[in-house]
Amino acid sequence: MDVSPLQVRTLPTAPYADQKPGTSGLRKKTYVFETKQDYLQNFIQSVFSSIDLRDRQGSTLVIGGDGRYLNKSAIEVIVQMAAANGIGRLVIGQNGVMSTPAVSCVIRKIKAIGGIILTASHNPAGPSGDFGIKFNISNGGPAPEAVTDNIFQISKTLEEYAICPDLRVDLSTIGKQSFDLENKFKPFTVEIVDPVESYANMLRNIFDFSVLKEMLSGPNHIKIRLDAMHGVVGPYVKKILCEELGSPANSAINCVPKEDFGGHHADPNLTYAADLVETMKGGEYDFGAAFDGDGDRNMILGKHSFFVNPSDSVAVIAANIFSIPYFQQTGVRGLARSMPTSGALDNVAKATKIQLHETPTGWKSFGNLMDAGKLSLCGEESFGTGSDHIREKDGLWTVLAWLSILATRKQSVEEIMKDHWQKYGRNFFTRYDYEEVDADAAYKMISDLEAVMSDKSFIGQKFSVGEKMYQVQKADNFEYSDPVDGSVSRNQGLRIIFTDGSRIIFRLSGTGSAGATIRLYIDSYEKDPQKMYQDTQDMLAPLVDIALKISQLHQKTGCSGPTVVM
Ligand code: VG1
Ligand code: CO
Repeated sequence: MDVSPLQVRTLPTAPYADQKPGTSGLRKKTYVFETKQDYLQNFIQSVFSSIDLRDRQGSTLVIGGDGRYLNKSAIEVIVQMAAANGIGRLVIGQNGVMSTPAVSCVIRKIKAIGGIILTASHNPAGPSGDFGIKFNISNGGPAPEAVTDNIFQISKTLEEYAICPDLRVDLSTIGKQSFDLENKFKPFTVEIVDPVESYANMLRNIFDFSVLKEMLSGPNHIKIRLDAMHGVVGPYVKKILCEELGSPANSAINCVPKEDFGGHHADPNLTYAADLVETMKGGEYDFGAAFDGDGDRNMILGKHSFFVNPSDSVAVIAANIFSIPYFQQTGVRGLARSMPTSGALDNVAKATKIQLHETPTGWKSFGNLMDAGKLSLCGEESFGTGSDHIREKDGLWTVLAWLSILATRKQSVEEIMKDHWQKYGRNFFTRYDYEEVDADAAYKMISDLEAVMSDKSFIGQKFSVGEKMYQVQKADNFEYSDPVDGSVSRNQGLRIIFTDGSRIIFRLSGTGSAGATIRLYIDSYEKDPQKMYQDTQDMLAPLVDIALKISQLHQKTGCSGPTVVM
């Protein structure tokens, strides 16, 4: 790494009431919260205050972001606050940019106490878009509920925050900067690092780069198309796929991170990655993928835009897991999916006799299982796949996992997917999102539905649509007991399970930014080879009808239909 000379910056001293006279260095001040404008300061102070002062001292924190509007200026404030709050050292991606999976990787590698990521993930960016902050803990994963609850409690009573307002950090130059602080014996250091380096190095140890290079740039190379959607993944795609694995420059598009993601919605699905879907339809490319703003989500496409459902994606990786050298070393300790994710992974777990865990939505529970050595590979229906190489889902890792499978099997994406269905059966899956619903109406609809479902007479009820008949076998509000720390998470989603294993699930989103978002998930298993290639929406239409009928969703919320169907 190119390390520039150590810069020591000392500012003149001014005595402060709360500081001993005679010390020199950057001043720490405390400010009283005045308006809602101090959202960032409140959030960050609450995070710091939640960490015991003794743990903060001398500790290292990693900082990244997806490059969206306010990313950089927010980091400048965070640096000033970290110094005033006793953090010893910050490791920051150059220009304040580092993807969520890369932050997870770096936290683990340098044994940091945690990390802060400036991102609102897959939500729109820009002056009128969303802004967000993720806080990860020392295992590299999202903070668990006990930690976030504590931060939230602190935020409600916090009256002031500490900051070194005169500290000026240079986010653009790779290397170490050191700052003398008043009343501190040790300087506060900031290390600006190449955001790709450690992450790329990790991938080199997981995959066989020579095999991938041969497939992407050898004599019989395949053609790929990767859309970074002007989010954070661009530099990673360029460095790893193009420079290192030899994929031609035109195989990577929208690779310059932009403050507004180029006006697009960096959410990798068939709706928002429509440009990629259109291009892939032509048949020029064999493999395509898109990523979200912070690089943890992915969408996989085959030739002619053959769509790989994310629930299937993790199942295919599980079924072909030894195409990835990393797992040849570690073995497979367990598989996991979030509750609403289709049962495709369960079929592989059953066939291979590997333990399967069903967890609440989000990546937190996966992290605990991984730390305890109970989980190697996991995924969510929301375009997230990952493994225990880090503690976040990982978009680019998933692409390399798929490319490794293509290289081993020497088949197309579509052939691999169809073979998989023939062998394990197919879980048809869809998700309906109702966004920006009136929050009160949404909560009421969910609680009314829960009341209907808890009536004893609901179990055994039969619902028919056309020739299809479904009988309720089980109905509950999903609850998860963490086998590692014993914590219990309640209210994780209403699920109605029918006698044939089909499932209807309702839950409220935790990441929407306006009103409430209701998610309806439908999962139905089919093993009849004749029906395997039918259209998903046709196959699931009867269950959608039943879901809407039981919940009265449209009547109760005033919605006439979903805003997004996946
Ligand atoms: C959504 C997804 C969930 C995912 C979460 C974070 O949450 O459904 O599966 O883990 O976003 O994704 P919700 O509560 O809105 O359904 V990301 O890319 O912000 O880390
Ligand atoms: Co994301």
